[in-house]
Amino acid sequence: MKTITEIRKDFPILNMKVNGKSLVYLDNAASSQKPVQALDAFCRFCESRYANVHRGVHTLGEHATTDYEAARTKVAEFVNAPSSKGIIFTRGTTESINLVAYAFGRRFVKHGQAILLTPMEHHANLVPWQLMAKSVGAELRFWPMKPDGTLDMEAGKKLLDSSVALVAITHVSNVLGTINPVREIALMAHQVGAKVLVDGAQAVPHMPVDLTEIDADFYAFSGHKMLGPTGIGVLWGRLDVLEDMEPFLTGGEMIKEVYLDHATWNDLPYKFEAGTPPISEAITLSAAISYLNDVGMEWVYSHTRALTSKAYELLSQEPGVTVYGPAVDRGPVVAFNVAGIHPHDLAALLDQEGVAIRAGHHCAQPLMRWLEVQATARASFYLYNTMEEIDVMMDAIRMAKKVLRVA
Ligand code: C6P
Repeated sequence: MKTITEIRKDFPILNMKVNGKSLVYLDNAASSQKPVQALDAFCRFCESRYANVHRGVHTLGEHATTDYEAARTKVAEFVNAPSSKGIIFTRGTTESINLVAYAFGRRFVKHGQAILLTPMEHHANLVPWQLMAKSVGAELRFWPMKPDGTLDMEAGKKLLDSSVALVAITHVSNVLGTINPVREIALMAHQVGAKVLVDGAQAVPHMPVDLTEIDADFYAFSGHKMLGPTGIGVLWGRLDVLEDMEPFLTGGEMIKEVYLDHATWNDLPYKFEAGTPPISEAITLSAAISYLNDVGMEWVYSHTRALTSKAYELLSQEPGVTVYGPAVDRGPVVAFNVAGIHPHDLAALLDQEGVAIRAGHHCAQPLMRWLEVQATARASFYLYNTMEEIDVMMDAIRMAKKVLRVA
């Protein structure tokens, strides 16, 4: 088991100085940093095994195909997917959800049916459904939330009837940190015949996720938030549901036979991987997953939980600070506001102290309206963050209050 000091050594960027101060990187929900093990895997693959996949019969083509398919198996095992054939590589969570909205939604959601969402969804799990609902004449419904930012399960149950075709819900909110009971929701949705999509962008990087246990129909996540590169994401889908869907993007790779006037589709998962896939990205993601496996997802979860609890507690006690989301059982993000300081000004002042946080609407504008704010600041944690870094952030917040003469 690595110590936190050893873990930090694996992330060279953490040694950087920003504005003359040691970097304190607390913007992990936006994108995580990468360990040397993942960067080395990328270089090794590009230097000695690189070629396109599933095409050439030459040696490098075979090596690349073997590595790419091994990455798929690695991803499937990491989230305990029932079958690696249901693992589709995409460019990210956003593309994964768009794939489902087009290829499933436009075909199977009918006029007059409903899509059940929550007000805490990231725009990536809202805007695709708005367009899809408009195109087929479906209704959007929203699962009510309690004042603490958790779902009101009783109120939601009343909206979940046989007219609901799909429930699309985030596993962990990127603003509130709320962890939604997705297994329970999938069970309830299936009882009324609805399909379920879970946005796992903020869950898979931070906690052990078991897709077999959750038993949704679709589950989406991104590589860059879990120590992997940008440009790769995952959509897992149930095989029978994916089989019934038409392709999303079309072109090379996703076909079986092409005639001048029509074409037939490749087997799963290739039916949904048109064109050259993100090959080196998949191999780098696989190395990132090996890193997470070595550290252990249980450890990652408990470490970031401890950091989050400390940040939540200190921020809640700080005069003038409002913290959003549930006090306990939350994911590793803490959104907050300091009275009298715009979050963008706060983020800029913290940056002067080397502390990187995010400020803005976090691609969740409806949630900002629900919270009755324009924007928030947000600190988000990962396996390489330390308790001391939270103290540095708190000192920087106090400094910002002093500079702006806020009590
Ligand atoms: N949230 C954040 O700072 P992409 O961009 O496709 O990798 O992920 C989109 C996405 C979808 N769902 C949730 C819950 C997310 O948090 C995100 C990305 C980043 O909170 C960027 S806005």
